[in-house]
Amino acid sequence: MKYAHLADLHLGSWRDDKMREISTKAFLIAMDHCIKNEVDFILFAGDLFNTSLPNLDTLKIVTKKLKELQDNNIPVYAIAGSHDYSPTGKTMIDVLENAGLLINVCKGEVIDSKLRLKFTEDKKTGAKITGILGKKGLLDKIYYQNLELENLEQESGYKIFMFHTTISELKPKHLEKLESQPLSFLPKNFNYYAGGHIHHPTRLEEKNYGTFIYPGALFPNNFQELEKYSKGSYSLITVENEQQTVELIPLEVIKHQSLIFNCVHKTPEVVSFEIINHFNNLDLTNSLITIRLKGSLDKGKVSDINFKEIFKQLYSQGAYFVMKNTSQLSSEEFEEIKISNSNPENVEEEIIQEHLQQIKLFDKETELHLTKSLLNSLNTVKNEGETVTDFQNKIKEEISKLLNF
Ligand SMILES: [Mn+2]
Repeated sequence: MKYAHLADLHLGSWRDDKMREISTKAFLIAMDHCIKNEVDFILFAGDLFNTSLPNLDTLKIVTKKLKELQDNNIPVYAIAGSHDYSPTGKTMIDVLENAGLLINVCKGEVIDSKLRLKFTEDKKTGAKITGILGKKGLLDKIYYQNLELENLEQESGYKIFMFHTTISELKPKHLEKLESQPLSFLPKNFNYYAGGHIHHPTRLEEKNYGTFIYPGALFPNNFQELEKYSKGSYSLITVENEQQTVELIPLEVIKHQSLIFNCVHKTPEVVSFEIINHFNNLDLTNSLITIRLKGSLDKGKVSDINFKEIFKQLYSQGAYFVMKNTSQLSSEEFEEIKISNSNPENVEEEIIQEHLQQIKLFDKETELHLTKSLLNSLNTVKNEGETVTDFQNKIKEEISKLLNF
């Protein structure tokens, strides 16, 4: 048996069309690999789309490719992630399932306030798959806390558990501060734990459990990720004579070149000159370029750096897309307000934590939960074709649900 495990595809992310195109390309290439490798099935461990209502162009490409997989007799098993799940519980995953293009394996029922999950069995291989969807801000914790483990642990056969959450034991060093839950919430005795949510390839072999994998994002999802990883990845799992091998497959869709430039004791003119000089003799053809500026300028303002000229030069050398980041740059003359952590979810979390209990209406935990839920619900825009009344009603419905009106 051979199968692929992908997570955090975030299709439709990146504001810029050219970047969005690359991330879609990563998906198409990965699916072509899977077809060529004749995998028995594919797992999407959450965040297939970047938003719960992806745009039509993205949907068109994805559904077409899913249909191609189906024509090649390769089923897709998925769970919704924190990004492709709306506060009212609507997700495109269910739409795709209704169309017969994939199977949502997060299925079960609540019996005596315990969540009892069901397995979905893959016809060809007999693999038994189940899992829990992901929700923003660890709002999925409640599912794990009330999960019935016994039936899952006692089931026989080759078993896969899919999850989209931060597990403490699997947390990479740079995300240490991120809220997480212990591995012991998950059922023991599975052959493979297919994770998502943490965009950092991670592997853990845990006694009495099995192999835990975060394959990383399929394509970097923001400037920092691009700078750190250059490319995305997914996992390929082979099971032969009860022997399981897990390979991390890097997916290079485009060349990436990174420059981290220290501006200390330099003027804006010198910075511009030296950056252009750095790239001058490099082959930039069809490359993604990230430029990060650090330190404190000697004279002048950050806006005095001639980025227009720098970008023009790099594009004339054939670069595909150029990005800059000045969040760690300051000048003596002008101090910018900056937040060190630029992942918006973390910033949000830090700020909420800092300001808790200024009004003592609820206990700390309830307030944290409610604040995050409200932010999550209110963080929505009117969709294409949606009327103002429908939009308002949707928001009202979500908020009353949260506040228990
Ligand atoms: Mn994600």
